[in-house]
Amino acid sequence: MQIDHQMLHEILAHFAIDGTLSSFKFHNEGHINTTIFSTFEHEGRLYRYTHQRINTEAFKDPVALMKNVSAVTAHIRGKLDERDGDVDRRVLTVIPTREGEPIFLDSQGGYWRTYRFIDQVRTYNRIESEEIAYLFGEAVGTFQLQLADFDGSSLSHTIPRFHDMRLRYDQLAAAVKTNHQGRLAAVSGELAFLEENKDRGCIITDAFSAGRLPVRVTHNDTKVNNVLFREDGSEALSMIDLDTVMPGTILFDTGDMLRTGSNTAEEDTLALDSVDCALPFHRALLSGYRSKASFLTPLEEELLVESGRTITQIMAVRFLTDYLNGDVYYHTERESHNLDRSRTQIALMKAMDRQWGALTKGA
Ligand code: ADP
Ligand code: GN1
Ligand code: MG
Repeated sequence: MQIDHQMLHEILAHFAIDGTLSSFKFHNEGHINTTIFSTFEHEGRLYRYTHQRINTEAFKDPVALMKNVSAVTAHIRGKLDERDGDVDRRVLTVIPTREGEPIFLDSQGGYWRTYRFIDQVRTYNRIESEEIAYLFGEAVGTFQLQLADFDGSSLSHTIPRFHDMRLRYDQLAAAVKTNHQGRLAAVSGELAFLEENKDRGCIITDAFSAGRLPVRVTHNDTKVNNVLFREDGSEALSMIDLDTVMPGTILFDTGDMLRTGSNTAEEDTLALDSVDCALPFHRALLSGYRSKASFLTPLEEELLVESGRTITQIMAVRFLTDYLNGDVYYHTERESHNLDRSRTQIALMKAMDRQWGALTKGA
């Protein structure tokens, strides 16, 4: 759907924002929501906001989702110390509608939310140094710590069984069976690899289902571009993209941290030879994480390195499923985009396997 200035102006008029919309631009980094940055002018000053149309294919109940986000951001805000400064940059601020709701439903069925834009920050699609890897690890640990005393039973499951490997394999099997895009023939190598790895990939899902891992409030989408860093890279300020904050195991957060923080290439690279798991980054991620996550049980500890491989595998399965389904879930920019992403994940799993001894030694 095309969104023009007039339309956006009408939608944004429903939010409690002073002044007039002077400019906006689309930001195409995430795979799920439509994100727009705006500038409003009010009494001679400029104010920036982030607006998102929530993807209702992914999130079936956006109202419940925003209830989660409002509660989680309020809780985190309560944990921040004014003396550290930058409170408004260390947690997302929901700008409500003029009626005081955290979400607005437009006349075409689109669900919108607005956050204060966090200024002078940057994101990374790939880690560039051990220092940044350490800060990323700290950010994931800090986030979990901030929510350690949050009552998870009050949260809606915005995507049920989100990281359930068995469900993801069932969805892949269904896509293989339907093959309605006729893409199956091109992916036999990927399917064979994923089939061989199925049992191992289910270790964490099965341990969690069996109650052997504690239920904690977790982020569930800790990929590196969901962390806002100071522009100069000196600190990770906040974890954003809170749509999937739900009760779960912390291992899926550490997993996505290791997947996206240790890969020497971007998630959708075509140069599979450039995909590697950087041992120094992997170590720095885990040390940064452990410096904050003081609460791990022995089994959580034991599965930390495995979690990176597991989440990489889940993503390989999910991207391949979407490729076979005709790219209905993730935003894509080219025909093979989901296949390329899946291949990168498989290459990363293989890279981890080549170095498994080193990754686990002293980890
Ligand atoms: P998606 O679910 O599509 O990934 P995100 O919530 O992660 O959407 O937002 C996409 C990108 O927009 C982020 O990676 C980040 O670069 C930027 N972004 C989102 N919210 C803010 C904010 N409040 N301030 C600054 N940048 C933001
Ligand atoms: C999606 O929303 P975004 O782009 O941060 C996806 C994650 C995947 C990620 C892969 C709700 O994250 O689960 O890990 O793409 N989010 C959802 O890049 O499905
Ligand atoms: Mg995101």
